[in-house]
Amino acid sequence: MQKTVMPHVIDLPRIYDPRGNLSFLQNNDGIIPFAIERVYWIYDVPAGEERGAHSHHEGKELLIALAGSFNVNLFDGKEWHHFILNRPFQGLYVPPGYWRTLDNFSSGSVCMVLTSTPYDETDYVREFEEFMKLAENGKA
Ligand code: T46
Repeated sequence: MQKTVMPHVIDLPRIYDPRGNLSFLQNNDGIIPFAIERVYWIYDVPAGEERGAHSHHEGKELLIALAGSFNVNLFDGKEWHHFILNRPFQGLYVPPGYWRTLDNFSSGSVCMVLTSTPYDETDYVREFEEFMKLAENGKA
């Protein structure tokens, strides 16, 4: 089954200022395609480490490289979609149902993630075989 909304990069508000630039997000701004329920961030990732390796049943996410850069690899069960995040004024929207891995973190990088759901381990699919079964049945 074709997913209705694909992962895509969203440009965020950007206030230029000689003192330094500023970006922001808020609910109901018409920019993020979900209400923000939770925020977490990943940092101090040692060189060569990988994060992720799971999908979500329901959770929608917006990933932002607040500092540095990293790669986000998304698999829909058939095709991989690859993104490099390195701009604090852009976010990658990841709909549910995509197996994701994050790698190639630069030194000092910070990945902030806004999500549509509270933390709930039952929303995770952490076994790739299970993900593939769901994807093959159009239920990933
Ligand atoms: C995702 C990628 C991009 C919590 O207790 N609360 C939280 O909000 C989160 C996100 C995690 N945790 C606990 C669960 C694990 O015991 O923190 C531990 C590490 O989580 P995990 O192995 O899932 O971390 P990542 O970096 O592999 O995945 C995270 C998110 O979990 C996931 O939703 O999409 O970042």
